[in-house]
Amino acid sequence: MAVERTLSIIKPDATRRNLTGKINQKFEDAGLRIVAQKRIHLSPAQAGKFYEVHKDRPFYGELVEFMASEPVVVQVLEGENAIAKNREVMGATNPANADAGTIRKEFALSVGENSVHGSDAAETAKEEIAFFFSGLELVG
Ligand code: YYY
Ligand code: MG
Repeated sequence: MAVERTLSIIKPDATRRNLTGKINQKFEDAGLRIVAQKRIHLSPAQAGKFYEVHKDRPFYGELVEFMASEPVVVQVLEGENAIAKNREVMGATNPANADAGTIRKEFALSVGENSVHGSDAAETAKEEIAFFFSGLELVG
């Protein structure tokens, strides 16, 4: 296993309910280190670009509207096997299918308002980190 970095987003349903600290605790308890973090409010155009891979899916419009509705916290998590480990800590996309103890099981409101985003592979992690952060902002 190698030390990896992955892009995480604490979504508007979670920032609105003041869950940033509780979610970060889950990452840190799993051995993931927060090496960059900032609170931003995405425009619809920025949210649409970030989720462009889903542009032909039926939920795309709602997803973009939701992600631009209120502030998010974007962050880079670092650790051994960080991409897969973060996906484990997040839980399944639909909270109804998420394992006990995962972020989505504990906090998500629905499949759409599911509290967190996490990169799904090495290549997307690299692209997603570069979408939000410059090299100077990554403080290992
Ligand atoms: O990577 P992950 O967030 O677990 O799921 P994706 O399949 O990449 O979908 C991205 C995002 O889209 C998901 O977190 C919520 C939303 N979404 C939805 O609203 N309805 C679906 N049936 C599938 C995904
Ligand atoms: Mg995804």
